[in-house]
Amino acid sequence: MAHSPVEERAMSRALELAQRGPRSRNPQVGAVILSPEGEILAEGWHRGAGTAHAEVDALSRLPEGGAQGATAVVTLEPCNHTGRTGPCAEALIRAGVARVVYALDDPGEVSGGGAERLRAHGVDVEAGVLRDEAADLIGPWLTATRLGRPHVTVKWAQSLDGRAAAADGSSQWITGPQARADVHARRSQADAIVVGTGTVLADDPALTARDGDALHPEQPVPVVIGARETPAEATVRSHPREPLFYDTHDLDFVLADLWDQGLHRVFVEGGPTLASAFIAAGLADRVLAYVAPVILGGPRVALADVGVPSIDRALRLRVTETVALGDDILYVAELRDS
Ligand code: AOF
Ligand code: ZN
Repeated sequence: MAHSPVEERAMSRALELAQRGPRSRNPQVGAVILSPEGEILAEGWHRGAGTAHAEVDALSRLPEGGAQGATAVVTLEPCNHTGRTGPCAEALIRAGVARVVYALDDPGEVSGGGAERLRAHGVDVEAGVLRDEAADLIGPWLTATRLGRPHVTVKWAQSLDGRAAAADGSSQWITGPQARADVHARRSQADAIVVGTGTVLADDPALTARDGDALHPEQPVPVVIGARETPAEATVRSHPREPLFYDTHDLDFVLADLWDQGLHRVFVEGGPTLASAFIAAGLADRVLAYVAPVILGGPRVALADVGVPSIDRALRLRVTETVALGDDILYVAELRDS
């Protein structure tokens, strides 16, 4: 049975509910239980690792009469594993749910397979409702789960002719205030912000997420990579979160360590050497390129060698957003298929 407009609206609501949950090592998931007549019986969302899953949360709020013959609308495939909670597929079956509509498959090795289990018990299952919207919300979690390392966004600002700074190294400000505000808003979606020591020495960035979103006020952890010493008076040292310093250029090691610390969404913010190294190593998932109508010329290119020897080997990106920010343009693009 193809999903109804009521179910699609319920999915929008479930996506809203999902955003109340924290951005943690678990995905943000929301659930809505609809009566056979299409009325909302209960809503739920996941409040982070170790707490009830969205479906179980919603089921616990059902009014008298329960969920017999009901439809569960969930942003992620109900899990099939007994972790700290779950399995949600089992809980839905026991509650008498007759139909499950979800947006995205759970790629987890142990948690996936819930849809199959539901179907095996005679539950009608439909996947893919508002898939793109859901992927927007938990795309980084999906990538991280598939790859077993943090999701990496590489961000840079450049002149129209692809320069990151003028010949003397000065780079503040290529882009305008709207682009800079946008950076701050997007930073608040990251768990960690990575820069090279060169950037710390040249720009002395604060690496804070100002104008973050009210639901998620926590600051990302600043991370500095490189052999050179970060000066005692560097602004990053007074960041509200304790900065992490890595005296290495082994990016796999850095990412593995960030992963172990539960930092799964990483923003790489420069400079050009570090950004290029992440891209060349195949460790960049998403790009945020802010392009300003400024011409600088000269040697300070936005990216160095990324391992493209000829045009047929160019890294061709899938653009997911172009945003006009005053006279600047932001490209949001994916380096791999998500
Ligand atoms: C669901 N509903 O609300 C969430 C799911 O560590 P645990 O036991 O919380 O399990 C986490 C895994 O369960 C997580 O990696 C993801 O695959 C799935 N998350 N599943 O059915 C939810 N948050
Ligand atoms: Zn679950």
